Amino acid sequence: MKRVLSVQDISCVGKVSLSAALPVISAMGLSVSVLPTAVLSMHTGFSGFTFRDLTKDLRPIMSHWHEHGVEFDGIYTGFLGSQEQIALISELFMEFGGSGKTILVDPCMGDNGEFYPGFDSDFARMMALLCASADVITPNITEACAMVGVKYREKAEREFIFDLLEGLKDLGASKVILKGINYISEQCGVFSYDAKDGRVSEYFHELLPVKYNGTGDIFASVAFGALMRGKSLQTAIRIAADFVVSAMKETMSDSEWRRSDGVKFELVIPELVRKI
Ligand code: PXL
Repeated sequence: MKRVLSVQDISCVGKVSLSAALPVISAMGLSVSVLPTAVLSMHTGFSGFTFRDLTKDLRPIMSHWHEHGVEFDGIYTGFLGSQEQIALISELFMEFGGSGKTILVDPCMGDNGEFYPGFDSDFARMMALLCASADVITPNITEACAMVGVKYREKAEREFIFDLLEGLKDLGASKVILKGINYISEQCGVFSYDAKDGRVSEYFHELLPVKYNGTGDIFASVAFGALMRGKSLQTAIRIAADFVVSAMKETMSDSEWRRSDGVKFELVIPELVRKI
């Protein structure tokens, strides 16, 4: 069984980041260790959240792992709590990454044209540098625009998407997955670029008339899990996008469920397991 590491915050309530990554990646048959970057009472979509930054704990945790010869086959990073953490995560990649290991950076910073509370364009520039050390990156349009340094467009046309992909390619990761593409009505697209063959691929799926927090984290978790289980980039994208759609459909039938509660992915995990 492969061992992987997930590096992101733990939001005590609201199914985002580690609360989504742990169950989903475990169900995909991988042994998951965690490196929490911050502890929040609830994710930043809830007003008044508490936030404990764990930057100072990262180095001691990594040193302890060295003492015990800990190794990982893959590393997946999401929400990072401070700019200083980005430098430490680059060190983590050098110390625990290396040849034959897969590093996925989900540059979790914002959505719908806005940064999440606590992030800004300086942070985006640092995150863009971290992407150079990754094998795979999975930004949405907002995060891609922030890292490439172009203005966000609500309706991002096909030509704009190709320009954005070019900019993302130049950040240095060998595989780029750009999610949340919306220029075809009632469809949502994921574009990808693979330096292995230099090709751009597209996958469009149904666009649902709702939004929930945490869907980007679930997408990245499943895509990472599928890649770690040996699936191709295109298959990993299809499995991840279809899983998010199924989980959203499951959630939509509950009228009392709020957007910030996240999606009921637990109920569709059996479907995911069958595809792995
Ligand atoms: O879903 C991304 C995410 C992760 N972690 C925290 C967040 C968010 C988005 O709001 O607030 C703490």
